[in-house]
Amino acid sequence: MNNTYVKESDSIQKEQIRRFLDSDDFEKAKEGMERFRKLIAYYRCAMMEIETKFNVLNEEFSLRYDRNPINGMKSRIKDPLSMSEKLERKGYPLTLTSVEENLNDVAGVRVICSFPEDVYTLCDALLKQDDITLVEKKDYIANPKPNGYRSLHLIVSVPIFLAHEKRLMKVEIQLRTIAMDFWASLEHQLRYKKDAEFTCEMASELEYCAKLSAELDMRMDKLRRAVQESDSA
Ligand code: 0O2
Repeated sequence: MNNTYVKESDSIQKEQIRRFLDSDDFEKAKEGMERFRKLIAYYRCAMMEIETKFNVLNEEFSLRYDRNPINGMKSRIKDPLSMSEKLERKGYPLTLTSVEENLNDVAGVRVICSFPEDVYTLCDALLKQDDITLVEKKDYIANPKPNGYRSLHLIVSVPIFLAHEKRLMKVEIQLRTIAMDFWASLEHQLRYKKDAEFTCEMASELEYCAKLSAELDMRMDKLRRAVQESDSA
């Protein structure tokens, strides 16, 4: 796409918005958009800080143990519609200050680990870092959700260093194994299928699949320990 086209369509859009608003409203909307974009940029920086910390841990771990504890990482910024839905659902005001104060998951990093033990090793190593503050921890591996969902959730606060200030930003971290991620991704796809009825039988089948995935994790972890022991013998 060429830039001239983007700039032209941008200015056409602005002109269209301007027609619907008097100049005061337009200035306010513009100012609001700029503040929103700035806030999202801060969340994106915080997300990058967390990703870097996990990449460093992965590198160090692979040097020390000759294997990678992290299989993959996915990051996302919550879309504005989901932000406003969550604020409304929880009865919070729809303002930018409210987003910062009341939403802990605007920036999210999902870390897919090889084995269950890696989830806790990485969590401990991250929380030991002196610039990380733990805000909340939910262990859905030790205590799975009733539908079978398993993951370790952390809300942490991390500093970002800007040209003239330091800001503390919150990031939601989900740590899970490949098996937990496989189950959660498919469950999400099935549950949110448009117009389909989700029956009790389907829910209990999903719960059974979650048990199978937990069993798989347990067996793979046992195998990992056996390989490790035979390697050091
Ligand atoms: P998205 O698109 O992933 O962001 P809280 O934030 O503490 O007020 P909440 O939102 O219930 O309350 O937090 P919780 O329980 O820690 O779960 C938040 C996120 O975990 C969800 O984000 C999902 O990503 C994931 N999650 C939680 N439960 C399930 C589940 O049963 N199945 C699947 N597949 N994922 C789950 P969002 O906001 O739903 O969406």
